[in-house]
Amino acid sequence: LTETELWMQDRGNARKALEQDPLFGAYKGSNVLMVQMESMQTFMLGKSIGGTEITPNLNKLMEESAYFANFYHQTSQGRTSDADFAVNCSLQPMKSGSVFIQYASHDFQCLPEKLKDNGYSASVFHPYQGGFWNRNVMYKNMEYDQFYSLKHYTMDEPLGWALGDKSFYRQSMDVVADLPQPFHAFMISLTSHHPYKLPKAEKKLNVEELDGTIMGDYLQAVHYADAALGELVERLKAEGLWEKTIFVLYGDHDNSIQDWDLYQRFMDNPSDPLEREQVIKSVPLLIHLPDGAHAGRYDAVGGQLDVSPTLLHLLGISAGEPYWLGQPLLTEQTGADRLVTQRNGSWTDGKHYYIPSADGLSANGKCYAVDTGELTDTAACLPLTESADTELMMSDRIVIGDLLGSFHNSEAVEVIGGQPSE
Ligand code: GP9
Repeated sequence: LTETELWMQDRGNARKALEQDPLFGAYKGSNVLMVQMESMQTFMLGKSIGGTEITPNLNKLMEESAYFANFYHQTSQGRTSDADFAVNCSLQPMKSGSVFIQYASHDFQCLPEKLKDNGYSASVFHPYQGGFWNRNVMYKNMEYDQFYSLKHYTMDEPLGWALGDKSFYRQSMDVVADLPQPFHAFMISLTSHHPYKLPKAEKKLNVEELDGTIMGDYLQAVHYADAALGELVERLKAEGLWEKTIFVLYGDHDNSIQDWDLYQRFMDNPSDPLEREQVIKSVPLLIHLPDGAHAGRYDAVGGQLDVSPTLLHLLGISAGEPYWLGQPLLTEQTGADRLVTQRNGSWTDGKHYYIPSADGLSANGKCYAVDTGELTDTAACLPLTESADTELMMSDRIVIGDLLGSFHNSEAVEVIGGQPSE
């Protein structure tokens, strides 16, 4: 076995060890409906502006679901496509560019393929041109049965970049209601996309002094996206699917707003570097189970790479093979210590948060204690900095070197330092 395969096997073995957990297979055979919400961050959840809740539907759903309060996106330059790849294929995105564009022909074993191997239908829905982020090609590789792109929708609610989320969910649900069960349906929302411009009639919040700013526009777009989400949940209930479906919702990435004065409305001290990093990287993850069990706040750290392992765990499908990096988040039995690695080399284990320096030298990075926000001894953080760097290197070897298909082939080619070598 190659060094990479052995390292990946350890990850697989950690998942396999959790197959004794009571939650492994507790929701076997359930449908899966997963929503990736555009630019949906954590910082404004539960908050009000001008006397109105910004995300009333998400807030309600957070109470009824397993809500992961310390969940991070792991995207890089590939933005929405990176979130999709990290969540569905449980590997790290590229440092620059997008796996969807650069490596769409490589072998990955992503969530739709794993679910189809276990009797599921698998469909993906996104109301934009199918070629954007090379989705037409990548989704075939990911083995979806069908990709519903802009051309499949009636443009009856033009909003933002294309079709408004309300119509998008409504038309997508017309398809989902007729899908063979169990189904895996993946919906990627769009209306809350930068630059967040909505017509006056759709701006329902009084954003007070943020009116006319990009932050005010962002909150209006989030409020609309939240209302659309509420309609989606109601429709699932009306179709009798809510009690048969694991409903997963997560934010894809940050909103690209880095004017910290605009955040002051929501946070006491946005000048603190750790808090800024956490604001940019924190996105929500909610998992609503068919029987509504296991609702509540979960504080253990997690990242997008952990979503698919979590789903297979609940469905009782083994993810012991060495093709993924993530670990199940929703377990009764305690798993391996968690480390969320960001593409830029920053990491957190829940206790510490490491932010690399511009020169990339580990000794020059800054390591913070999460509970106090104080700087800690960088040297004490070095072992985990090395673990994070190893994870990024192993993932790059697999993605760039197209190693997954060859793991059981003795002539496997490894990529060392980003370059293929025999
Ligand atoms: C459009 C949308 C773009 O299809 O996914 O998202 P982005 O990566 O620009 O956030």
